[in-house]
Amino acid sequence: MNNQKFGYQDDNQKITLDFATGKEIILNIITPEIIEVFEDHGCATNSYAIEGNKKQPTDYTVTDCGDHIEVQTTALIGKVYPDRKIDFYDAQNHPLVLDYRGERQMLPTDMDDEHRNTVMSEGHAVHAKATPDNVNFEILKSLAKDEVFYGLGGKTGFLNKRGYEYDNWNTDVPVLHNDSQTHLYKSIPVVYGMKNGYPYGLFFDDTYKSHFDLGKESDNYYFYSAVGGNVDYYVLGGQTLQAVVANYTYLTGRTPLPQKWMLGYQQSRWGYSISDTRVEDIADKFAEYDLPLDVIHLDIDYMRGYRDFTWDTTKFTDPEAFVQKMRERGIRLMPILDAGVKVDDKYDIYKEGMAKGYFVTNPDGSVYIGSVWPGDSVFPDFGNPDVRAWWAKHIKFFADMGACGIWNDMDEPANFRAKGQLPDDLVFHNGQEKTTHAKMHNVFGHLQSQAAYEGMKAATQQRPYIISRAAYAGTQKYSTVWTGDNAAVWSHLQLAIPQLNGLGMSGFAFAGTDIGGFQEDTTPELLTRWVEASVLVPLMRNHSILGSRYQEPWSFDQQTLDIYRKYLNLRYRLIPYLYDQFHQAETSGLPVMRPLVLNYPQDRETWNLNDQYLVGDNILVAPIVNQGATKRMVYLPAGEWVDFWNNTEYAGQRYVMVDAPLDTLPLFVRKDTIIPWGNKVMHVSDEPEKMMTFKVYGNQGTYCHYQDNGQDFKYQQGEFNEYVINVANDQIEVRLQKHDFKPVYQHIVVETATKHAKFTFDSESDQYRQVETN
Ligand code: MIG
Repeated sequence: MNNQKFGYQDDNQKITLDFATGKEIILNIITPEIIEVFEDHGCATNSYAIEGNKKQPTDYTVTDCGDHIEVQTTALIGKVYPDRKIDFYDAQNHPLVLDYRGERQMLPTDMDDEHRNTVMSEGHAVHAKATPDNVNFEILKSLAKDEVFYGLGGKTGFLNKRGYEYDNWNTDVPVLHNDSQTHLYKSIPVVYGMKNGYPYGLFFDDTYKSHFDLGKESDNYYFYSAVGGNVDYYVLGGQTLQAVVANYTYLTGRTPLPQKWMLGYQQSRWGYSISDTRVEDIADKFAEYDLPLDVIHLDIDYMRGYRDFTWDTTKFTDPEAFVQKMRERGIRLMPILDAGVKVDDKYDIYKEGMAKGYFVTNPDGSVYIGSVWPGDSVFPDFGNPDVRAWWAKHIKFFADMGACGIWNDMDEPANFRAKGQLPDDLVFHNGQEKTTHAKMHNVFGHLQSQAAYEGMKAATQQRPYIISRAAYAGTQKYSTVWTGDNAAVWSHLQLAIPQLNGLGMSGFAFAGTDIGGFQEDTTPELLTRWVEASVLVPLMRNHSILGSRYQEPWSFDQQTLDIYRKYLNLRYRLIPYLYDQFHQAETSGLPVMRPLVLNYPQDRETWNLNDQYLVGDNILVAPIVNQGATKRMVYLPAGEWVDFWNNTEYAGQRYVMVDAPLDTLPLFVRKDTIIPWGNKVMHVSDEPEKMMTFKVYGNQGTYCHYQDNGQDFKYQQGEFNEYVINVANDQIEVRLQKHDFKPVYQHIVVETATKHAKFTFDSESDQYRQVETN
């Protein structure tokens, strides 16, 4: 080694590298497939994404190879050079993440300050460029010719993020979400790549504003930069893309199993909650039109003057009794809760928060006053654990009322002053320390969701239902998300699929879009195609803005209503399948709804497939996302596939052209798959189902079905059942493999193409007996 100072210390999976110039770099071996790269920039090191110690005892070696130091586990090799460059390879020495040996070449521009002002004065957006001068650090990695990128949470654009740039800064974006918007409501700084076909992930755990350029500026490198924080990123390895995603969710946490009814259909509109009679009218219409429904959402109008934790009794005579009455009809109510607290000396939440110093302050110590729905508003300092505990305690108000969950909005946080943001220098807490808004901004919604989750859990002992608009990496542990204020335009139905697939790859197994579009006036055709496209989207909610054309299922003609009903019924039939998928997701760490590339990364046809998704491994959905289309091309990956509607069989690894008249969603089941088929119901019941059907697509198959009480945490103590359905050589077998949740199905029916076999539970043998076949 020609540089004396280049060396390392090895301390129990923490390898500290010293260089002749610059700071030390630390490689932390978390598991054989996860290595953290850390360079101290004097900032706090606590993580909001990763909770608890994820380090596993791991075998590794550190070798001084002369010109570089090599750190090796069974899955990853890191090579560190005296010039501070680091390269990561998989165990077979395939390059995964290599530092770029060159300088950035900024895109040329013909814009000087004078022209900038001219262009802006006409109203054109002029994006500030990420330059080395306005960030704290940049990390450049080399880019291979065919490298593709996925993940990043719910950004705009297409599935493969190569060639685009993105920012991580949670923002309320009330205008049309286009490919040109570099950031929306969430910041999930994880990116997955495939270099020459070999998968990896990079998770940058930094809450400050950061930037990704994924091959827009250059074909030779991609880069990440941030305006603050430490250099702190995780290299995620794994044999397959699925293994890499599972490693990411191992680190940041997995989407917990929801209550079963959360998978039911949900209806919302800004405006329903102006009165109990209006809400009841919606419930009546669902009953009248024979449409299943589980939840009605209450937007901001139920509150008293937009004050959090209040319920206006001039609009809802007796809110608690009303919630109860709706509950008896099988419908739950989900109130919204905003981040900003109204400034009002007569309002207990404000008074209490002020007395305890719980709101965010200006640098001079005075409480910062912004403006949101209630007018002058203050913002809880959620970085302070005492503030979260206080918020969680007040959540009990909704729990006691019987509300089914909390819908967090405006938690970027949004502000009507200061260009929609809070000023960067506002004082927040990061635990016990003081810090700034610049650091805490991207975790504001995360921490508000965590507080809501903990409050609901403490008050109800059930699996909390929290929905949030803003999120950071790891928020999936506490909250479901929706993609914010989309619009009733076809491009947003198109966007929904890559956006939800991106969220799924980024840990958020439970997510959805506003069906029909939130802003603007929907059309019957758009609404129809949107509900079809959402039939297996985990969060299925129709939501719209005040003043837009009504978009309830009955708002148009008979045909629209009938098709809508058809897909709601299909949804309820498939809830047991979805619930099984969620159960699996909690252990596998893989999403329920997923892009084809996650299952078929070797198949290049899947790399840029924007308009199809898989649900688990065996159902493929190929919605119509273009106005007027009644046919479409569908890519079926390797294997054989069965058309859900007519049992036509197709060989995969090819495109097929399928008919899709307005009432038909192209839907395929992998051949030789068994799918649970729930009963026809109007709401998900709290009572255990007494009977279940299983449908066999193809000639054989085996399936493991999960059952628990659908509500609380007892399943974590093993209180659940597992049924194994096995069909082979014309033999049909039903086996209760695990029986630790008391109620079981009294009857089970297995339907094959030719047979209909009925089984009955025999309590003596604790097994099923086949009673008839026809
Ligand atoms: O746009 O509370 O994204 O779902 O209906 C204003 C009113 C604030 C934004 C949410 C939207 C909600 C609306 N809110």
